[in-house]
Amino acid sequence: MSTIPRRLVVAATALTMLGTAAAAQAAPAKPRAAVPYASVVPAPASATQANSTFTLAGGTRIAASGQATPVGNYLASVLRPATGFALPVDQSRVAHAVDPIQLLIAPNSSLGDEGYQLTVNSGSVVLTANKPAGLFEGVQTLRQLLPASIDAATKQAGPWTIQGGAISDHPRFAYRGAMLDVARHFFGVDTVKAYIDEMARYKINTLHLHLTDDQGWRLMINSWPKLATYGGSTEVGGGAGGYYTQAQYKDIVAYAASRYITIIPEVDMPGHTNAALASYAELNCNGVAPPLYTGTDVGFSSLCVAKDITYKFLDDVIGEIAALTPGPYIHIGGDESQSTTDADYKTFVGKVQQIVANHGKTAIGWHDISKAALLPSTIGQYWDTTPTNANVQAAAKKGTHFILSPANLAYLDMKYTEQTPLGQDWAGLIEAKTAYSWDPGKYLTGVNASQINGVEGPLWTETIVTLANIQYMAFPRLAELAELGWSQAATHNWNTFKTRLGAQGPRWKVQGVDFYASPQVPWAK
Ligand code: TNX
Repeated sequence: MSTIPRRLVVAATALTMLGTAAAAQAAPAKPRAAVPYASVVPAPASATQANSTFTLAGGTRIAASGQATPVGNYLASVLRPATGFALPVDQSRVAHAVDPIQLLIAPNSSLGDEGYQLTVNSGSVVLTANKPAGLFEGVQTLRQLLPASIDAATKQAGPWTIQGGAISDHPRFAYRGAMLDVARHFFGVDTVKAYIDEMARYKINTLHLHLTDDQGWRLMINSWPKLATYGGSTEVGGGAGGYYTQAQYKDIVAYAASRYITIIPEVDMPGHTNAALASYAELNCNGVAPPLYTGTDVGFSSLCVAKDITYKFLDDVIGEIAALTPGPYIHIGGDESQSTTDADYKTFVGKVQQIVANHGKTAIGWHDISKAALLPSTIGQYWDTTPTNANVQAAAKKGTHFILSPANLAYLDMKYTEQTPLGQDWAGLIEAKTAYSWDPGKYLTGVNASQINGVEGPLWTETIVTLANIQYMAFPRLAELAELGWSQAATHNWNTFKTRLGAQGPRWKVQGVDFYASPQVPWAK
């Protein structure tokens, strides 16, 4: 919990065009009010607005040396298109004191790995953090303090004014994730990168890729190549499917890392494995490969728990994926294994956790795995629709940690209303208000808040085909979940939140993000 008192002081300050050179030179643009600190999503732990303003100018330099340099370069790259300014990144100085924008790494134990402090006055914007990840999260706040037109791809009219003040911020939960199912429908590298850029704006720090399922295997495994070339050759509805080469997967991992996002690869097993079983007959208990599958049923496939080759296969697959993945986790799925007996399931989960550990990684599994004996480090991901589950409570008593994705609150593939053209409704309808109306720290019966690592919004893609489809289901709900994951519980208040959320609408429009304009939200014009 926060030790920083929440002081959100919102002064109703009109824009004062303070006498910076840029403001003086700017064409007589009609004055617009600077963005209030109270409109930032997720809400900062503490924000105090002052009466001054800072205005970006053509020659504004960004000081960012050493570890801060990549974040400085990133900041410049996101501000250049709309401003048309050069925004040179100054890596040369130690003190940086003369540069108007300063990104500084400085020890401050209250900020943790991702916290930051932002101080804006008429002459400077100073961002400090313990770690580059904190600077990156601070940059996302800074972007939201500029007018929505800052996100345009081409040069726009200024002035680029930021309200003065001070923000001190850090996350409530360390794990704030999104999941994309690239198995039911395949999405290319560019689509994944676009989604990464959108989630980074809301301080999401994990992207879980659901790489395998009955309908497709989406990553080349050199030791078992038919998984991708044959098992990846179709998708729901019978389209061409596809897979990532190992170079493409590495490219996604590196791109995510440049946004301080960790990739978590999932190989779903022992169920949800038809694509693998179709690719290699020897993985089937009866030695016969089933046909590829392009429907949307679940629960009909299982790896053969009794065969030795199953574990040789998993050791090869997990070994290759572990070598490609710098993050600490590999997700082993484990959901809906209705074609695996209970005894086999427990045996299987025991063995696969050990294989993951042998390759130096920590296993995450859907909470179904909590009926098996878990290694102390294994993490469960809760997806059920009620908060009480005996196996989960028993595992929690032994120390298991959980990530929360209750399907009726956090699933991004659930329809908003009965009229939503995409998605499913088996877990319920999730309108904007519903998505915000729960507290992850108090949700799971019998599990301490200290055992909740955070939240994740899964987007299953049986009905999702394009980037626009992804965006429409993710926004606004992923931004809402991001706030539940980042912001202190004391900030949770739908009535104030919905106005802040409404302020994101014009930003998504400028970014070309197709979002659901929920009638529950007062969208800013
Ligand atoms: C359940 S919840 C699944 C997925 C489906 C999803 C559709 C869970 C861990 N598994 O296989 O895609 O429902 O909403």
